[in-house]
Amino acid sequence: MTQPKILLTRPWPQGAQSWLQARFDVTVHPGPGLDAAALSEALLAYDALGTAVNDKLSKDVFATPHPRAKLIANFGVGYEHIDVTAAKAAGLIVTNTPDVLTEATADIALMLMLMASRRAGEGERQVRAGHWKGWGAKALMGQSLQGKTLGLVGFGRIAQATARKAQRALDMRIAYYSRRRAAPEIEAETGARFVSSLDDLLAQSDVVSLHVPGGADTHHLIDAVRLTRMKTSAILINTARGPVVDEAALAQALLDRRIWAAGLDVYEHEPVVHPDLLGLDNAVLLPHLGSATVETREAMGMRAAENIALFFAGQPPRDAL
Ligand code: 8YV
Repeated sequence: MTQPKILLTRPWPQGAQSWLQARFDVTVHPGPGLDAAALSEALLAYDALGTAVNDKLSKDVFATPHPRAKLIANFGVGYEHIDVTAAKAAGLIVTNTPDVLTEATADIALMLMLMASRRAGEGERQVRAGHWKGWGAKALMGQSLQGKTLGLVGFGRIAQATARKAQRALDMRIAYYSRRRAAPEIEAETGARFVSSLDDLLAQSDVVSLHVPGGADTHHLIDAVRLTRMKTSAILINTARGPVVDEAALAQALLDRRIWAAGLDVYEHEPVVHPDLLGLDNAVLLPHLGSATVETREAMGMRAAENIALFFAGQPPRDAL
């Protein structure tokens, strides 16, 4: 029997890739992803595609009738780069990789909170540039996080993990805004207090951390006006999706010191970063590291691989969207 043909749009971590190669006829594109034309062609030539955030699968990609592909197994939890409705209309199933990257991504949110509040990037740049003049009683003073309020925008898995870590490790108070209030036991377990208005959450928080999905509903949720709702001492953290923040407005707010600092792992037009942000000492800028640990990336690969294997065994994939 011929094996299903799978295209990975970039190499995957070795364990997961080998696991797939032992079971399927796998082609690995060198990456970092495919453009729309190549993705359309791939849908005609392969039985399944293993994609990631930088493969933009818009409606047009699914326009060619009768695709050979029946499955898109996305390597990652976020899927706003895939038009799932168009994929389904073309007869495809789309899967993602929830759960396995929750803790790693929450770690990055905490790291950005600490780096931004303690001016870690700025300090490291001073040392490396040979500009450090030695210890000073008023040098590079940051802000303590203990007892401060962390305001979470969105309260899914990653936000809840961030709440637990910030409360336990940093002794912070936790508040959250979400369209739907969480169950009382989740609020009790995470210690998070519900705030029913986003503007109120922004006004009350010392650190605001974004945890909403990307896509049209959350595009520029944090814009110039919303940035003015925040305290001038506040820090904005984004480990969710770049377009949730109006990056130009954020750069201006940081430049004008209308907010104190930002810690970003994601950007509006990755891998391009707004040029004004690059020159700002009160912006901590990471290159989309959220899930980037060996353990997590292997787990994501295996979760996507299992979705592929279940599908071709005639069973429903675990993470069908
Ligand atoms: C992924 C992420 O590594 O899972 C997600 O949604 O943002 C990242 O951690 C990336 O999106 C690859 O698809």
